[in-house]
Amino acid sequence: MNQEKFLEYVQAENKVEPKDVMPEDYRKLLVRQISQHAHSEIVGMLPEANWITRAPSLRRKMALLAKIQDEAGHGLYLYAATETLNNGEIAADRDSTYNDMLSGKAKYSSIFNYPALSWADIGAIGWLVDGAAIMNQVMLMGNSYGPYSRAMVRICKEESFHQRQGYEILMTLCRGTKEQKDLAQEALNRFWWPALMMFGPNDEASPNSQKSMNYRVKRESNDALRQRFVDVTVGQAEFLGLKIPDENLKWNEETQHYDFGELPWDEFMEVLKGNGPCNKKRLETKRKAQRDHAWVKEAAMAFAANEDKRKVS
Ligand code: FAQ
Repeated sequence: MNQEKFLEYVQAENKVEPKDVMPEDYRKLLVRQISQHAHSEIVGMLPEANWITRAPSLRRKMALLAKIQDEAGHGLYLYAATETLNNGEIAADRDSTYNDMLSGKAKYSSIFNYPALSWADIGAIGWLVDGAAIMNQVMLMGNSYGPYSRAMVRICKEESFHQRQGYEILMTLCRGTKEQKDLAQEALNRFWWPALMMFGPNDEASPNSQKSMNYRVKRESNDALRQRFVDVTVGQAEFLGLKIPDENLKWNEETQHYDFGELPWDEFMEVLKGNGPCNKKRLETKRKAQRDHAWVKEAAMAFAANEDKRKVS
């Protein structure tokens, strides 16, 4: 594989497809990122699922159920996109990548290691977590790997509904009683910094960014996307009448962007090491689900084997 030619090819905005020849480090980078993205969607269902039975109305319950089902679908598209990269040398089949997540070897987004403590947190997850996810994923629609970029187009459409349902929950709370508005403010206080951490470490501390940008997987840097998210979100918080919990947040006339405070990077590193508020609980929930539901998979495989036998005979 001629590395230079490949770089020229992707940098000229051409798409790479599963059967194309590609450098091994490009394949590895994609397997790492797409599978981790899939794990995030699947683990990301847990904080919200905790509120399905406690949604305040039937309408809210239906919207939340639909959102969580969408996330399962996103996880499945993304595992399917990852599997197209399986070549025998780099394991990208679903069992391998999923087991890497269950064993703690592969990451999923730090944000899903925080609990959803109140109904307002469900609003904050939609507004801020889906909002941050979209900011990152709109860029990923233009990534160089065909199956990933096509999956992103559909996922982004659904994420924008998720973002709006979250914002609408908070709008309702903010127009309600003082207690309801306080709940919304507390949710913003809890989720603001963890949402900013979703974009990853600062550019100078991001080991994968350069290669990823060269290969046109990432199209913009962690800091550039984080800045855009802050710029867009400040006005939305003002509209709700909520205060972003950052004393250093200030409009900068010169840069035409908001300046904001330093993120709590120690906390980010602890969450990545498995020491966040819910890391252990999240992994244990997924491990238990795999143990408890193994029989479903075994039954489906036994049925498929029987069907094959029947067709042959
Ligand atoms: N959490 O060198 P970089 C969603 C890791 S989907 C955990 O900057 P990179 C939908 C990173 O993996 C949210 N780990 O890495 C939804 C790397 O470790 P590794 C997920 C993080 O890849 C909403 C190391 O740190 N979205 O929310 C985080 O160039 C609501 C060094 O970092 C995606 O996955 C983090 N926040 O940039 C679902 C989008 N940040 O792998 C349910 C696709 C960094 O070398 C409810 N991914 N790390 O061991 C990406 O765009 C990139 O992978 C980044 C990180 C931007 C996340």
